[in-house]
Parts: sequence; structure tokens; C-alpha cells
Amino acid sequence: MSYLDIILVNAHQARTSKLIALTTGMTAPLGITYIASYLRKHGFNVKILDNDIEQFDGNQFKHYINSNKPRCVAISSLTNSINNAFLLAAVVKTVDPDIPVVFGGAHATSLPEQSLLDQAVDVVVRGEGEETMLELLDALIHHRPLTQIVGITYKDHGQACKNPDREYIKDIDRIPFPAYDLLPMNRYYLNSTRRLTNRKIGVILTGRGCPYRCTFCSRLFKTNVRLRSPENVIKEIKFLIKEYGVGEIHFLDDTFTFDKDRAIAICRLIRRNNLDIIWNCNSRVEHASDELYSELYSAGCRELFYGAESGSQHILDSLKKGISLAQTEKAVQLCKKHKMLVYCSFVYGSPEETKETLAETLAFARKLNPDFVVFCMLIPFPGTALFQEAVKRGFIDLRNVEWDQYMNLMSTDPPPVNMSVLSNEELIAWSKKAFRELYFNPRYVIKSIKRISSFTQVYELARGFMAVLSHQIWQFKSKVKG
Ligand code: B12
Ligand code: SF4
Repeated sequence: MSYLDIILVNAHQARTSKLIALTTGMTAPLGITYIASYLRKHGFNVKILDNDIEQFDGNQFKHYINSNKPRCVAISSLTNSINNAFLLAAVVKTVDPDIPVVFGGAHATSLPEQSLLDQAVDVVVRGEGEETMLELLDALIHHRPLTQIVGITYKDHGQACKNPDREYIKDIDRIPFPAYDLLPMNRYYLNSTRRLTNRKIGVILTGRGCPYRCTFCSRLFKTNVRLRSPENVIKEIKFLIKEYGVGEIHFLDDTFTFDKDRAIAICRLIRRNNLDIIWNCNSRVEHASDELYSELYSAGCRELFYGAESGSQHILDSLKKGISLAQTEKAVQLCKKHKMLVYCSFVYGSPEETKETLAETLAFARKLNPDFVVFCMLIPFPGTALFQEAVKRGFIDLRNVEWDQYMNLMSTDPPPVNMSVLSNEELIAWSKKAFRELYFNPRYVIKSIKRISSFTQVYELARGFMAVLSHQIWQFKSKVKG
């Protein structure tokens, strides 16, 4: 019988996952898909299970592992899905305790020793996974010691052993494109509120790392920025168009416009190659310029996403965001001038937040009048500077944390940790007010109705609305139960 070397699993998100999927949609899990292609290139036999899509329960997963008989199972999770990752790991061990279970991704990278406290987890790969997983898999399959493999923390006779960090891959052009063929590509989608066209959507990462140090952000690839060449990016766009009929692309880079010349070079190549795509990307407000924005627009960019974060300069500075309110205003105006949609995200409830700063944020958001706006309650995710502060100041007790609650989707949900001087009730009341004022005003409603161009969009909006409603009912019931 031929054995499968490894199954890479994307652990499903906590119960809110259904809500996410219904209100926003689901895109390909690039991390494990990159690792899959890297391992395959080196001769390993690989499968991917995206459990955000499959939603296998314990029994179904057991059956899946039993029928595939992998030599190793490697599980990816964020903080919100770590408990489900532990459940899946336990199932693997019930099938065969000798199958090594490896964890990776944002959460395990930030808390490797804590993740290893779970009985079913054998090894944690910290940070960038391609090279480490390749060496690790080879060692696990050939029963070699793990002492020399940099970038892992592993269990040895019940003790956590931390090997040194691995250096990041310098030339990321040499990493093969994600193994899209191992994913259920036709099951990924984004709802009408999240997409720009009715075309098929693809996601691409054109660089790794972010040089900024915002205190609420967990940067897995650290400050060390590595960018793919424009030619390499264009190749992947062509591949997605040809193989998967993709017509709309979402660039997932933390800041696509970090290197202006490279961003412009990508735009020019898109035009020169007549690539028929509409796209969006994340940007920073201080990168705004007429030159850049006119290049972005001519190459099909129709939306920019800015982390505006706050309407208070004091809060922006305390979060180490490194931008000014004036820069945000200028960027939003320029973006509108160049006929691209403006998406602004704000965080609220940070340690320095007060009623006054919240009022400033709401006034600022109103003044900016973006096409889309989100207000996210600040959550100190593992891997962030605020998380360290929260642990130090006793807001988080690592022996007793409900990771499933680490989610900032609904404005009515209380935050798992509140580091501000305001009460949960005050924060929730503000966020409800902010959503009401920005979403339920005639200007926004008319804009949204104008955007609806098909029956599918009406259906999706209704589905999202029902999901939100059912979440509210669940929340109410939980409160009543006590
Ligand atoms: C796209 C995205 C999403 C998408 C899809 C996520 C997905 N399926 O991948 C959606 C919209 C669903 C999403 C949701 C959320 N996200 Co998100 N998301 C991202 C984003 C922008 C890109 C992810 C990506 O594709 N990266 C590129 C790939 C190549 O990197 P990677 O996934 O990290 O994988 C590499 C390594 O981590 C490692 N690795 C990863 N998994 C594994 C597994 C194994 C076994 C091994 C060996 C290695 C390994 O190797 C990979 C290749 O080098 C990142 C920011 C970022 N720059 O990464 C945030 C980010 C991952 N999200 C974050 C957060 C907070 C969330 C939410 C909690 C937000 C919320 N609403 O509350 C939810 C929770 C979702 C969940 N699963 O629990 C945080 C994670 C913080 C944390 N500690 O969990 C990030 C880092 C943003 C940030 N800067 O803070 N997200
Ligand atoms: S919030 Fe954006 S700019 Fe700030 S560190 Fe994170 S990715 Fe970088």
C-alpha cells in the first residue's frame, strides 16, 4: 500500500465561523497551500483538508484520517480556531498515537510552549513554514532526531525544547505558487459586500512582512519585508486566470503599496499583458499620491483598504500606527478622486480610549465618508505587543483563556479582554451607535441599493442578515442561561 506522507489541515474556526462564511465568505488558506507545493516539489505525497470548507466533525475526520493513513498530520490555526485544532489533533491520536501531529500558523507561532501542553501536539513550527516543514517531515518519516531542525519547538519526554529561530527565505520568488489544485477551488467565494464584481475571486500574496509595529497587530513574518518580483506576480495572475477563470483578485499583502516602484511596475505589467482583472489591496495612507493612484486605477484596482484605526491622534500614536489624521483625510480624498472605493477600518477600546476619543473617531469616520467602514473592538491577539502587555497587567491569565472568544466580528459581542477604562457596555453601546450612524443613514442605504446588480446579491445579503440575526438570538439565549 502506498502511504500518504502528510495531510495539511486548516482547522475550522470557532462557532462564529458559520457566521463569517455567511456574512463575508471564505478564501483559500494560502499558508498550508504554499507549504503543500513546497513539499510536493521536494517529492512528498501531500493532501490538504480545508475544514473551514468541509466542516468535518470528529467522526468524519477520524474516518478521513483512517482512510488516508498519513505519516504525519500538520494543522494550521489562528487564535480563534486553536481549540478546534486541538480537537482534530486528539482525533488523529485516537486513530494512531504514532502519527506525529505538527502545529503551525499565527497562534502556535506566538504561543509554542502553551500549544505543546496539549497532549496530542508533538511539534510546533514557528513562523514561515516551507523550509522548516520540509526538514521536519523528512526527519519524522526517517525517525531522525529533531535537535538540529531550526524553527521548531517540540516535545521530548514531555518537555518542551525550543530550537533557534529559522532565517526567513530571502528570495521568495523561488517558493512555488500555492498548490491550488489540492484545494476545492470552486467552493471559495466572497459575498457581494466583500467583492467588486460577479467574477470568480482569487487571492494572492505578493510579499511577506511588514515594517511597521502597530501594537494590536500580530506580524507573523516580522518587520523583515520580502517582495516578489513583478514578473513572478504576473505569472501567478495569469495562472489563476487560465486555470481557474479568476477575474477578480484580492491582494492579501499587509501593504501592497509598500514599495511604490514595484507596485507601479506590477500595474504596468498587468496593462501590458492585457490582463482582464479587477482588484483591490491593502494600503497605508501615507503612500497616497496622484501618480500611484492613477497607475492603480488604470491597471484595474477599484478599492483600497486603509487601517484608519482612530479619529484621535493620541490613540493613533499610542497604537504606534505611525500615521496622522491629515494623511488619512488626504488619502481618502485622493482615492475617491481616482474613482476607487474606500474601505476604512477602525479599532476601538484600546488602553487609552475614552468617551472623548470615541466621539472623535465617530466624527472622523463620518467626515471621511468611506464607501465601507468597519469598527473592530480591539482584541489583544497572541503575537501582538498589546497581548504581552495584557498578560503582564493581569488582563489575561494564560492558564485559563477562552480562545474561541478571540474574534471581533459582531459589534454587540463583549470583547474577551477589555484593556480600556470604559466598561464593556459603554463600548458596545458606542459601537452600535457607530454602525447605526454609518450604515443606517439614507446616504449609505441608497449607495448600497445602487450597488445591487443581481438576484444572487439580494440572496447573499439576506443570507448574511439571517446569519447575523441567528447569532444575536444565540447570544441572547446564552445571556439568559447565565
Ligand atoms: C486572509 C486572512 C484571513 C481570512 C482567511 C484566513 C485563512 N484561511 O488563511 C479570513 C477573512 C477568514 C480571516 C479571518 C480572521 N483573521 Co485573518 N488574516 C488573513 C491575512 C490577511 C492573510 C493570511 C494569509 O494568507 N497569509 C499568507 C500565508 C502565506 O501566511 P500564513 O497563513 O501565516 O502561513 C505561513 C506561516 O504562518 C506558516 N504556517 C501557517 N499554517 C501552518 C501550518 C503548519 C502545519 C505549518 C508547519 C506552518 C504553517 O507557514 C505559512 C507559509 O510560510 C492575515 C495577515 C497576514 N499577513 O498573514 C490575517 C491574520 C492571519 N488574521 C488574523 C485575525 C486576527 C483574524 C480573525 C481572528 C479576525 C477576526 N475577525 O476576528 C479571523 C479568525 C479566523 C480564524 N481562522 O480563526 C491575524 C492572526 C492573529 C492570531 N493570533 O490569530 C492576522 C495575522 C492579521 C494580523 N496582522 O494580526 N483572516
Ligand atoms: S496593522 Fe498593518 S501597518 Fe500595522 S503592523 Fe499590522 S500589517 Fe503592518
